[in-house]
Amino acid sequence: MEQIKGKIVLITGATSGIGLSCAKVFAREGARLILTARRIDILKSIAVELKKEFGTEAVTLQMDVRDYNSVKSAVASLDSSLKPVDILINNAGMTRGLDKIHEGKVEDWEETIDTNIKGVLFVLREILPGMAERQKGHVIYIGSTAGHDVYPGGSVYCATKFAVKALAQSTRVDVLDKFVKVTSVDPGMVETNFSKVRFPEDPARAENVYKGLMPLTPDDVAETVLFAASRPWHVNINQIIMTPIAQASSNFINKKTG
Ligand code: NDP
Ligand code: 8X3
Repeated sequence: MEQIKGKIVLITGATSGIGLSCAKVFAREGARLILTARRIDILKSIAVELKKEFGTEAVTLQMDVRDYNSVKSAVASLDSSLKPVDILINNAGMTRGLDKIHEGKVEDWEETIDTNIKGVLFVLREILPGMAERQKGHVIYIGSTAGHDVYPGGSVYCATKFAVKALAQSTRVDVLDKFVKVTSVDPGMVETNFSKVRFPEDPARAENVYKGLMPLTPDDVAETVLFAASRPWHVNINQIIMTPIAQASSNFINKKTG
């Protein structure tokens, strides 16, 4: 197994959900963390908690992944000892609404595309060259079952996750001769703030998404990310599609498991 202890791990979207669980799991394993998101106060209190619980140092960086300058200056501000990132967890993502494509709101499309495609690329652009130069590193994308099957009202979100799948495959091809590992962890339904962000005006609708079934927890996903990150040097986990037992795919859900 590859040791996680002492590795430099940069996580996007570490204030909540899957990113926050990754922060905890990698802190437990003794990684040196760089936690990023827009809500810097939350990141700072998470860093304090992680120090208390695991004795782990975590540096916090405010960044809006939609803004290339924000990403660039945040990464540039890192102390030189933290610049050689070993593992990038390219996780920050979101969507809004569940409108049919002919009724979709352009501003929702822009926010979703800017965050999930351009944001993922902007962070990658700042971190991957160093990995390629050092011939060492691991990029872990958080994709989705939405990148494998479309579902009604999911059009643009699904398109962004299909794009993430393509970017993961492309990254693997382009850094094949650089000994950089590339993984995509693609979960189905995970109970996080994702649905609250999707339906900000309708908390009951957000809650209803997970009613009647036992969804994945963000910790389930984080432990899977850790599994991929801790394989021996010669092993690359390309893709993991994971769902709760209640879900066969985006469109087949057993709502009698809650
Ligand atoms: P959460 O809403 O709980 O967390 C999203 C995280 O992304 C937050 O930390 C948020 O931080 C960050 N984020 C959002 N927009 C930006 C931005 N513009 N710049 C920087 N950070 C941003 O959702 P999840 O944990 O569920 O989502 C994480 C990833 O998992 C996403 O890519 C999502 O698509 C994917 N996913 C989720 C599934 C689910 O069912 N929940 C299933 C499959 C995949 P802040 O607001 O502080 O900036
Ligand atoms: C998020 C899960 O099912 O809402 O990627 O698309 S789903």
